[in-house]
Amino acid sequence: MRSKILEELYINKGNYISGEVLRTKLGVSRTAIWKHINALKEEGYNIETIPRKGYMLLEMKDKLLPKEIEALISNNAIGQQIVYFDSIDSTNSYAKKEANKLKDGTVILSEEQLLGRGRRGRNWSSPKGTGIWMSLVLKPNIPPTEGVKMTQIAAAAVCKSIRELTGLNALIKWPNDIVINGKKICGILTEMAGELNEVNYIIVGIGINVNTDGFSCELKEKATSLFIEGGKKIDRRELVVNILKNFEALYNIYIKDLNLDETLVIVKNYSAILGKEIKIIQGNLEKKARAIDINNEGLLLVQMDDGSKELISSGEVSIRGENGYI
Ligand code: BT5
Repeated sequence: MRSKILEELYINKGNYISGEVLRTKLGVSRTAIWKHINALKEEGYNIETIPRKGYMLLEMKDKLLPKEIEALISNNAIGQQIVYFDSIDSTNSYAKKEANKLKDGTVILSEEQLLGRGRRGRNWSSPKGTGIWMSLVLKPNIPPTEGVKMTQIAAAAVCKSIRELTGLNALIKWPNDIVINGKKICGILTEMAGELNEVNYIIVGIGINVNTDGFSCELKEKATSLFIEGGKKIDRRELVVNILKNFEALYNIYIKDLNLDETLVIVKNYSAILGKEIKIIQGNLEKKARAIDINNEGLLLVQMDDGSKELISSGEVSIRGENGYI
C-alpha cells in the first residue's frame, strides 16, 4: 500500500492530492493513508500536508529515493526492487539477514551506515547523504568458487561509471578498491553463502565517497571523494543508475557462459598496479613482487623477486616506493 500511495504522489508531483481521492482510488481508510504518509516521511520523503488540500510530494534533490532510481532503471533486472533506508547499521548485514526473503537483483541503499563494514572486520566510514552505500543481492546459478569474480565485475562497473560520469582517472587497485590520484574512493565487500556446489546468495557491497568534503585525520591520507577530486557535486542517483546498468551488462555476459573477458578488459586497462613493483600482505606474511597479469579467473599473477611466478587470490596490495595510500 505504501508504494501505491507513493506512486500516486509521484504521478501528481507538484500538486496536492487529497486524502479522499487517495481513499477512493486505493480503497483504504483515510486514517490508514495518513499513517502510511507519516511512515513515508520517516523514510525521508519530503511530503507536504495541508488540511483540506491534501498531500504533495516535494522535490528532493539529493536523496537516493527508490522510486526515482527504479524509474531511471526500468530496463535493468538488477535494481527493479530497491530497499531504501535513511539510516542502517550496514546494507551488507541487512542483505545477509534478509537474503532468503529478498529477490535476486534486489538493491539495498542507505543514506548512512552506522556500522559500515570493510573486509576482515574493518570499518567502513559511511556518513549521511554524501556517498553511495549499497548492496546487490544476487542469486546466480554458479558454483561457489566463481563468487570471487563478482568483486571484479563490480570493480569494473564502478570504475567505468566514474570515468563516464566524471572524466576522472579512476583506476582499479586489485582486488577490491577504486582509487583516484593514489587515494581510495571506493571499496567493495563481496560476501557469499552456499553449499559445496551451489550458491545460495552473493552480496556485493559497494561503498563510494561521492560528495564527501573532508575525512577524519585517520582517513585523510588514504581516502578521497569524487567531489574532492573533481570539484563538483555529483548526482548520486545518476551514479547509482549508471553503476547498476554497467554492472548488469558485465554480469549478464559473465553469467551466460562464465566468461569474464569483457570485465577483464576493463580491469586490466584501468589497473593501478599492473606492471608495478608491489607488496602483498596476506595475514602476517609480506611478499615483494611485480604485478604482471590478471588471469581469466580474475586472480593476480605476480613474479617474485627471485623470478618465480605465483597466482594471488586475495590479500592487500600496495605499490612499493610510492607515497600515499596505494
Ligand atoms: C573495503 O574493505 O574496502 C570494503 C568496503 C565496502 C563498503 C560497502 S558500503 C555498502 C556495504 N555495506 C557495508 O557494510 N560494507 C559495504 P577494506 O579493503 O577492508 O578497506 C577498509 C579500510 O578502508 C579501512 O580499514 C579504512 O582504512 C579504509 N576506509 C574506511 N572507510 C573509508 C572510506 N569511506 N573511504 C576510503 N577508505 C575508507
